[in-house]
Amino acid sequence: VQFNSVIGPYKGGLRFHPSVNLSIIKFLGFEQIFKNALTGLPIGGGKGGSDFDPKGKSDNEIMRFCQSFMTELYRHIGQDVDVPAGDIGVGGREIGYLFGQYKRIRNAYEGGVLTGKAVGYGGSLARKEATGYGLTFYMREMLKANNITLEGKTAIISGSGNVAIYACEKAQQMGIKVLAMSDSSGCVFDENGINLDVIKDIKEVRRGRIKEYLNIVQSAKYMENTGNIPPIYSIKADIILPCATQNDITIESAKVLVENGTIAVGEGANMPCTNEAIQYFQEHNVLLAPGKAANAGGVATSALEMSQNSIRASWTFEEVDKKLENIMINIT
Ligand code: NDP
Ligand code: 2IT
Repeated sequence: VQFNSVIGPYKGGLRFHPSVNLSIIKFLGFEQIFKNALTGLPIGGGKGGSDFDPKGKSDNEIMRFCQSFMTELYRHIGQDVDVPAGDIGVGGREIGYLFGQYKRIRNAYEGGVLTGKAVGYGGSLARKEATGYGLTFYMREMLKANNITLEGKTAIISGSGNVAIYACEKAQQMGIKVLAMSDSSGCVFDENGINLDVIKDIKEVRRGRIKEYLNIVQSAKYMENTGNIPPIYSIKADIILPCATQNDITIESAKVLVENGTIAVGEGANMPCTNEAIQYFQEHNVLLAPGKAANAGGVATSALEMSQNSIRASWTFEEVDKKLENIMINIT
């Protein structure tokens, strides 16, 4: 869906998930217009994807799907036309396969046609971390404006994908204790604070299920998803960072969170809180960082990747991270 290119090329992620349909891609593309404008960078709004289910597929199967997908997509995109990146089910591996096929078809190196590339062929340092880090910067600024500090607070983070993992990393660096993380099957609750190295090994290296956390940290608890309140939202914490998918926090979960004394909710995912849940939080003075603003760090850093591709330069991790932090401060 190419939604708006008034201030720059269409820009947004590609999602591979069995739930994908045109309606979902349209809502994501619509959000992307405003989010991208908020970054202050010259990027329009678009989104794409497929109902292809990458779960359980081999690397070769993923590669063949990405190549076929690009064999059609290439005619619609370009570094000044439409610049896709990752979203659910599309990470560095998929972007690599997509970029390779684009380059093969075009017979040219056009680095800025996709973002989220590996650093070795035009990717930006800190892009992988950017959405989660940006979310945490935004949360820090929002709390600071309300005279609340992050240090010593507890948090729960739904999801354990790209956004969730790097939100957890930055939150822990800022002195927050992350008590629980989840995937679509259930959540792990670790009273001692989540061991992120274990989560990264399960999710980034082995592409396994979060339940496997218990094989390493026997003292943690695993709670399977059943009923209409995901068990992660029954855990008491100061800060809630939904980083999985849309409509994750319904009014039923919102009521439990308010009862548990939640201070703030930061939307790492796109539209993770339903409208009823948002209204309930507002009525009960829970601070809410809306996704359009709070998760804009990912696409902002994608735009920084495009800039580096244009000037054929590669900025250091610290340079990109600092620019990201300033962008998030400006958005807040
Ligand atoms: P990933 O594919 O890396 O991770 C997604 C995570 O969410 C997984 O833990 C997954 O669990 C869980 N999840 C996905 N679908 C569902 C579902 N239907 N029910 C419950 N859990 C689910 O994706 P990202 O981390 O990249 O994206 C997460 C969210 O953040 C999305 O809303 C995305 O649009 C948004 N976002 C992403 C950005 C980015 O740069 N990547 C930028 C801004 C927003 P399981 O493995 O079991 O499916
Ligand atoms: O929802 C989003 O902002 C993303 N998936 C990131 C899009 C991008 O172009 O980096």
